[in-house]
Amino acid sequence: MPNRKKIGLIGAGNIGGELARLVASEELGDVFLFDIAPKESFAKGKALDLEQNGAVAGYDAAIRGTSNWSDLEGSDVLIITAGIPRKPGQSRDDLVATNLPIIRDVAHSAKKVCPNAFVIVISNPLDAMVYEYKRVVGAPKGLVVGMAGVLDSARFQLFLAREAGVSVKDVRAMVLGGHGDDMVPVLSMTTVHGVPASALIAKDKLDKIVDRTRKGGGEIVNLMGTSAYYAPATSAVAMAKAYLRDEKRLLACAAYLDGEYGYKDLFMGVPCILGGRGVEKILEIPLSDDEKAMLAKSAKSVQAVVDLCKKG
Ligand code: A3D
Repeated sequence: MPNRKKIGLIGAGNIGGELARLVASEELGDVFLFDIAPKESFAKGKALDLEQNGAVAGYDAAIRGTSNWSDLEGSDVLIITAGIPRKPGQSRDDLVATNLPIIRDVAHSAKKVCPNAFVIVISNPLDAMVYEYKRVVGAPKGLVVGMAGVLDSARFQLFLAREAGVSVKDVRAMVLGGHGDDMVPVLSMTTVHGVPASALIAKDKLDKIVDRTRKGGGEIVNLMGTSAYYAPATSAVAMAKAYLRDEKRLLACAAYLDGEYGYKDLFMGVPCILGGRGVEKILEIPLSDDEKAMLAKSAKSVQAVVDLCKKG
């Protein structure tokens, strides 16, 4: 395969491993699975296991574990999961003290070796970490996004499908705003193959689904003792694929807002067209007054964490 793309996965933990498996199995490019020096041999072991997996599963991609940033030189895409995940009882914002220095460290290194990569941040608290990454690297706004909306929308779609008794494949829904407990599931645009969800599901049930979606990450943390990783990895790979294959997908991503929806200098989940130029467009869809109010509340929460990071 000539001109293979180079995909750097920063963090070789639970999401990093699943990302490597998906990127390799879709043959999106060769993979560098990076972790800190004490975990280099773990990263190398995981990479080797996944490379051997390809011999059975029928994919062929080089997968290398490393703790050396020079291996990431010229990466086309970086997906960043460096940092700690939540434990039961913790909020995403509780992770700031640990994850802020980590994202800064990652951003300083990435700036040196692959300043032009398309970057997808997953580390929490998501909207503040992606803001900090862009601030340090100074990358063009279209080349840095946060993954949250695709995952939150997937959770929302699943709960709606199960309640309505329809296939999850037919549910279209989008969750906007910050990746926190006041995220905004956009009911006014939620349909089952064009049929408004409100025509199929009673209001009290819809309210419960919205609430469960907002706490969807915490539900899994309480069950597993750590964060979800299969659906987060699949969500980020959908975004990476949209970029690498210039798919022009309409996906909810944490994108840099420069006046859109009335917000400036903030990352938050909004509908984006993702293609070969990264975030090619932010769509300003009509929202109900309630949804606008929820978005304002969510933006305020995101801004509070960003302000905390600016002081740190
Ligand atoms: P985990 O399995 O602990 O892996 C994280 C890895 O990051 C570990 O192997 C660490 O050694 C590594 N790491 C720490 N510091 C650095 C550094 N400076 N450079 C490179 N690697 C480093 O966690 P995980 O994979 O389950 O989760 C990773 C992050 O994603 C956490 O912050 C989670 O909260 C977050 N997360 C976000 C979502 C969203 O939807 C946004 C969903 C799930 C998890």
